Amino acid sequence: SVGFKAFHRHAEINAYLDELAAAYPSRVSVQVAGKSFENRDIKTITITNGDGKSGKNVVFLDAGIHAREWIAHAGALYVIHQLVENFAVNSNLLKNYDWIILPVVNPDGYEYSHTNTRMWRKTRKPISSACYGTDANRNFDFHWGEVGASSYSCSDTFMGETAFSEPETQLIRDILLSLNGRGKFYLTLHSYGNYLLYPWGWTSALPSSWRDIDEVAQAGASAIRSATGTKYTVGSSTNVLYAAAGGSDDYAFAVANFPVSITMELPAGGTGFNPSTSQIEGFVSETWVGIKAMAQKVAEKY
Ligand code: 0X9
Ligand code: ZN
Repeated sequence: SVGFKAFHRHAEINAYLDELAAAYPSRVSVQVAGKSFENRDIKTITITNGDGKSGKNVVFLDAGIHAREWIAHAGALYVIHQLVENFAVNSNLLKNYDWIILPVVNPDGYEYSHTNTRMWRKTRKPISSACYGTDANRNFDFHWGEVGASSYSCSDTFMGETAFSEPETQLIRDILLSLNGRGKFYLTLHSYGNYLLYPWGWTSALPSSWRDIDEVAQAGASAIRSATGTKYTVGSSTNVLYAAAGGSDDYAFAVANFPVSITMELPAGGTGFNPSTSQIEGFVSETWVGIKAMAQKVAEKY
């Protein structure tokens, strides 16, 4: 098993997924969704209630689009732990929905943030001799590069040479599109700042269905507020944070037709991207309270 008293490396996380698939074969399967630029296996775990019904709606959750946001990866692991190892308590969440979780979107960057540069954000594919990496959350092909993204390869928000230039973003795209409308809730974990953000990220206008997404996000924020007192800000990315096009959330919503698409920015704990290890468990269990409430609301509505 995996604990929540340390940040785990990519290899440990992949081993944990395989361990769960071996221990719970009727409810859990692990897929190698693809390879990172540096050839690491990027795995997804599919979690069901084992009733054998296919074609259910899907919650798709990813984490670690940005390398340095370590609490996000931990948050995804906690969700996996709850749905699989605490199934008896959480089985209602798997009644009409399957969950597909991709806990480390950007393993090359994640490992680099452990071994070299703690504040690394991007992927690791070299662009020029001096500069490496693309901001995966500027690389999706929806209003790509229009705002809040840089065409300078050394920038931390480099949009990539083309949309979907990175194997890591191609792989998310392929999964989202393959769900063919079964995907109802796209949730992507980032840090930090305590935000529940929804489309649009590329314009201050709101999508016509914004009230539906807002209702889901508000359910998450109030559940967390009641549980721990922690406050989350809810709103559209552009209106409550900043405009930035090419994000995975806008793509999931607009192109892959997820009716609910949310970016969750976990807490900082006063230490930004680097919470102390003693803060991990509190943060991720609180995050889970919000995710449960949002998933329940989605299941009521869709
Ligand atoms: O800038 C980002 O990619 C996200 N914030 S972070 O500090 N984790 O880097 C916010 C993304 C919100 N969504 C869009 N702008 N589409
Ligand atoms: Zn981020």
